[in-house]
Amino acid sequence: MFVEGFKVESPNVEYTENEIHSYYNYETTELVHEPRNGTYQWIVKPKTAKYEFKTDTRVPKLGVMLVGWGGNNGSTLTAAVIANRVSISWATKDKIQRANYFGSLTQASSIRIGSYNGEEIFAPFKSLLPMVNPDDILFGGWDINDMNLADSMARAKVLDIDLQKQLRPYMEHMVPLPGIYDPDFIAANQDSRANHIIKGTKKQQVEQVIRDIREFKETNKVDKLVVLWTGNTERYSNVLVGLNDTIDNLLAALERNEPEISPSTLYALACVLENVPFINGSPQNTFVPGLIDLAIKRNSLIGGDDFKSGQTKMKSVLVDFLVGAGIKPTSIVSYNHLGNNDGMNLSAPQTFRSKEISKSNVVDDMVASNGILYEPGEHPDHVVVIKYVPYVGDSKRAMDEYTSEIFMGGKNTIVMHNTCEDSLLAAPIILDLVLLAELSTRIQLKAEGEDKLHSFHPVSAILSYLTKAPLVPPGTPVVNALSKQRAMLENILRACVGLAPENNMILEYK
Ligand code: NAI
Ligand code: DG6
Repeated sequence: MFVEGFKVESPNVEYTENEIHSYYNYETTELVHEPRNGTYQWIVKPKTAKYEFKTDTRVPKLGVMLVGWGGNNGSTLTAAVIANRVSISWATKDKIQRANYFGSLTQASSIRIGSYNGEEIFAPFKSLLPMVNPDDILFGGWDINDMNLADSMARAKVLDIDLQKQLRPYMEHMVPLPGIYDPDFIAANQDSRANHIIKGTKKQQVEQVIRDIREFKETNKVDKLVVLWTGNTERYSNVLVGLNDTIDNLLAALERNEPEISPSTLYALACVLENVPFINGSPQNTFVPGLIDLAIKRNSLIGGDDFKSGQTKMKSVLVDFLVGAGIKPTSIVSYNHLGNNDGMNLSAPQTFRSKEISKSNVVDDMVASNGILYEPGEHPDHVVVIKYVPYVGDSKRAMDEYTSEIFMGGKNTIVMHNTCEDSLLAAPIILDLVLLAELSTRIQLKAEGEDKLHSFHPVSAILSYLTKAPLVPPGTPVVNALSKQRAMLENILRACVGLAPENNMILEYK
């Protein structure tokens, strides 16, 4: 059964006018590796840590500025939110279609809250804590191309034409702000698109982005802002001692107008200096060490990298299933071809390399979790191929072959073929990223022994479910397995309202 909402009544949860306080027992373990009976042994000690969570329940008026607003993702997301806001329906060859938020974890998925009279009861994921309604988001942003959003939507060729016609009047007046362009960081084939550029030195460009942010906030009277990069994939920037390895070196490099500071790093720097959350939806190393340190120092949220939308999402489910079932994947080969501007940009070796890196590291944690299947250091062969095929446009074709060793020397090969509009996968993920980033800034926590409540670590690991290469605080394990990422996020939000983690034990019926 599905219910629209619920309220937790517990002696450990207090609701005030603007806050939810939850006092929470975190059941965990402490590991010790020590000598026992003449040998070293791992000892696992169950441990209960007491936590306190405080959530500000006041939902702000949220602004979202997209870097690459006029791209396929940016225009598709903007169009979809407007379509939902004004309840547009349109004719397809199959039926009358209504706007929806399918594909969004926060808007279209559910959680189990318990069972009642022998039936499992589910509620919307978004009913866990008060979240911004995506219909209310105000969009803006930058693009190195000056096309208005209605024309960008047409250029993207993603949405049905009847829908586009209805949306056009809402989007014609939306024009991105000029963007920071550096041809050294994206493919040369993007040159003809770059007609809308912030001029000046890198420092002046950062200053302009800061002015843009302030003006957007002021004009739109938003309480909070999140900035998200959905611009072209850049090449990796070199991480060098004296250039970007520390805060001081990065800021000094900015003063010197060092060519090796990428545009994405400049936007991110502007956001960190303004204490505006910044999320990177592409694979490049925007977050160089000096920038990460600055974000930590200023307690300014950063998250990334690279939306986990299709092929990689399947991979982080399938390999988790195989390894979890005691089956040994030995070769994973992923091809895809697409014909949108992203595909064209990725046809250059340097930008492809960024994508290859983020797509390739996604099974590491699952492989490392099973020492019965894999020797230390052993890894499946893993190859990633991307080709640009203009005819298919945004409709990406992804083909994967997984070969595994099974029982008694047998081999098992699974082949998958997926066809889907890339931007229709990415747009709801962008929505979740900004909604969850905003929500996470309203949550504070405190472990027993800490003297005061504090926000989550500014390197936002709770966004991991949505990214291919999760950015985590230094020294934190990286989790790629999709079910674990979802459980982490859901269970943290449950903790905020005093609910135990979903353990699926259903002991009541055993
Ligand atoms: P797109 O090429 O249609 O859009 C990118 C936009 O960014 C373009 O309009 C371009 O003019 C603009 N741009 C480039 N550099 C800029 C800069 N420095 N400042 C401001 N604007 C800039 O690409 P699409 O399909 O929207 O994808 C965007 C990014 O998202 C790509 O990096 C892609 O790899 C990444 N991504 C997409 C996924 C998907 O499923 N669609 C999944 C994972 C990542
Ligand atoms: C070609 O791979 C284009 C890319 O931008 C992908 O569409 C994007 O990285 C999505 O990747 P995945 O593996 O999550 O489907």
